[in-house]
Amino acid sequence: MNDLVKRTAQLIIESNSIAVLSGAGMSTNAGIPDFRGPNGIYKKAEIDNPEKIFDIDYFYKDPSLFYKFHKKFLNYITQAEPTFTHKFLVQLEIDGKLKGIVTQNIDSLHQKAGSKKVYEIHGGCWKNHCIKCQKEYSQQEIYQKIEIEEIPKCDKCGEVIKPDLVFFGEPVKYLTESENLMKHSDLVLVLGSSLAVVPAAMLPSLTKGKVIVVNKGEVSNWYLTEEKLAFIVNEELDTFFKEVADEYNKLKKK
Ligand code: CNA
Repeated sequence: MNDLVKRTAQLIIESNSIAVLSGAGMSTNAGIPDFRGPNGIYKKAEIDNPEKIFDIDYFYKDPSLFYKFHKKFLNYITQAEPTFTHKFLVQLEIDGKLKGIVTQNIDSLHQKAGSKKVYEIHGGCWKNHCIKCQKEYSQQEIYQKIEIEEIPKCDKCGEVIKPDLVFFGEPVKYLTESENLMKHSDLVLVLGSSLAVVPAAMLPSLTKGKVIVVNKGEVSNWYLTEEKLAFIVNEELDTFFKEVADEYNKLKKK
């Protein structure tokens, strides 16, 4: 067995207050593409500066670029089911080991899997609001609107509707709660994130324990202090955590 599988399972067994920071790599096995992975949205977008899709200033100038992408994205997320790793985190919460998840994802798959304490720091798309009169629309209503309109507009005032996602240039949600969760943790698992986006990338090093990063691909280590980092596992999440779960369940019985 892979030594990193053993070490991860052992650290989980020894911990009583685990926090997770999850990213888009968590949901690629559920069929939702990430941003920066080899099949990610940025690579496939075929535009010069793909980051402008989620830039708030650009959204107010021309929301059609965002909605072109969002139409496809809503199709992915309405069909997606939680992965093995999402479900393993539910087990760790039930076992009293995991105290909470900070997710950069907007797909709500952690909640769909059954995780109870989840901070969606980049928001979600279940709720949407008119940028002028603030009338609220459900995801289902937006889904229906973008079938017929390029840009969904408010029924009441005719202005553009925006999902409750955190765009680049907007403040994240639940920052204090997320920081507290990390500060009180004795182990942080960073799962499927390139750690390229702040302030999310700054959270893991707040732990008083160690950080394990499991991410297939490049990880930006700007905000990961060496003293806190246990190790980086450059492997596919579900493959790795199936082995970790076997080992963890064996150790639990001892
Ligand atoms: P990212 O920068 O796209 O990084 C994802 C990382 O995961 C990449 O390094 C991939 O190589 C890696 N990866 C992909 N699949 C796997 C896998 N199966 N196992 C292990 N590693 C894998 O995404 P971040 O989350 O770091 O960046 C933050 C952005 C992405 C947030 O603002 C999110 O809202 C946004 N995003 C979310 C979703 C979603 O909700 N599912 C999808 C796409 C983008």
